[in-house]
Amino acid sequence: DPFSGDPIRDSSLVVLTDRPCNAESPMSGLTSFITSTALFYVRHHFWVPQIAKESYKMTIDIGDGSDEKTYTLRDLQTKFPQHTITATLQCSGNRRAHMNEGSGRDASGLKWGAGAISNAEWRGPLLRDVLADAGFDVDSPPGDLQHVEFYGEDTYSTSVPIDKVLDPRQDVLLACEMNGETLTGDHGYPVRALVPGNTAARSVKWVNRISLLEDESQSQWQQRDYKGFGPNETRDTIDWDSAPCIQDTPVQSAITTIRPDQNNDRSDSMVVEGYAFSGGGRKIVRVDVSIDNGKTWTQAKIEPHKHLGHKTWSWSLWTHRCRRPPADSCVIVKAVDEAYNSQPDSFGPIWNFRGVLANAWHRVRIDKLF
Ligand code: MTE
Ligand code: MO
Repeated sequence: DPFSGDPIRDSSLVVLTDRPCNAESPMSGLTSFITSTALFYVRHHFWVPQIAKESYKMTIDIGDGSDEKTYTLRDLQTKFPQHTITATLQCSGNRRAHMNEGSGRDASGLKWGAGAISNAEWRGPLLRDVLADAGFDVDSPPGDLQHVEFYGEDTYSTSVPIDKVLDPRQDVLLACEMNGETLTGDHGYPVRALVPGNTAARSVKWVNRISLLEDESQSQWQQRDYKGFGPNETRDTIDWDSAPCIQDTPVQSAITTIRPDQNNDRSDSMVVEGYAFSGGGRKIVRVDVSIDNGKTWTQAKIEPHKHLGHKTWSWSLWTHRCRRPPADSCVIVKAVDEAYNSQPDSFGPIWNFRGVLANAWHRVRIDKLF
């Protein structure tokens, strides 16, 4: 049984499937800026590989036919400057259940609610520095190598554009630590690629090989699973090559709690809380909330977090205090990022058969959460 080595997990994770483990972060993981490692969502395609620290080797192939270089965990942690960033990982399928519900059409894939997203502090060397050490000319790279492919011990693999990796301000790390500790098995021990601002599918766990390539990865996780198509397209009609794979991701927000306001004497006051996040390091500049089904709007208070890194790689949590509306009212949230991108109001026009990038306004009837 290959799953017998899987770790024991926190019982408050919201488990969608057990083998492989796919579990959402519970409310308590979504309401603090840093999600504790135990409550960070888990998304596996296979079992958790058992890797001994002593035998672990990271192989780097810089794609010019020269000898491959290998690094131990200790090499990665001691030979290079260590960088710390805060970064949110969001699964491409986050809120797929909302998309299914809102459009009345079932997309394929796990029925994630709003919990396939979490935020952590990550630490490790810049991948750029490791590539330079392996002999790659990071300042004037040869033009033919355009992609960096990551291979995980579990056979999962995918690639990202080389420009993302070579720009030191993009903060692409080989993360050896999460929230100040060695990575756990579920989150990639001993080393995971951390590609902040990109969909989480590119942050390969248990990474043991990195190759520079002319073309994108040929894996199914590059060529199939994480692509967005039009609402009319189906598995039977699709030309897979017609869409690029998801890297950068659009603006997203969700409501996580609606509760009585303990700090207010009025019995009819309430607090609405949630998260807002955008890809590409674009910060959240506004969060609009409505408590009357979208007739009127106000701005929620965005919490002043300490984001680490060259860009805003982490979500922003927001709070809105207000009078409690009638029980059948809908609370709605939508966010705006620094490029003034905003979310679509409904799921019908963005439905896609893979059920990815589900970022329409989040609507919750207050009696559902209160
Ligand atoms: N890396 C490996 N090696 N195997 C995987 O199954 N899943 C990817 C990505 N990296 C995956 C992987 C996907 S789809 C997501 S959403 C994130 O890891 C989830 O990261 P987490 O489990 O640390 O939350
Ligand atoms: Mo994912």
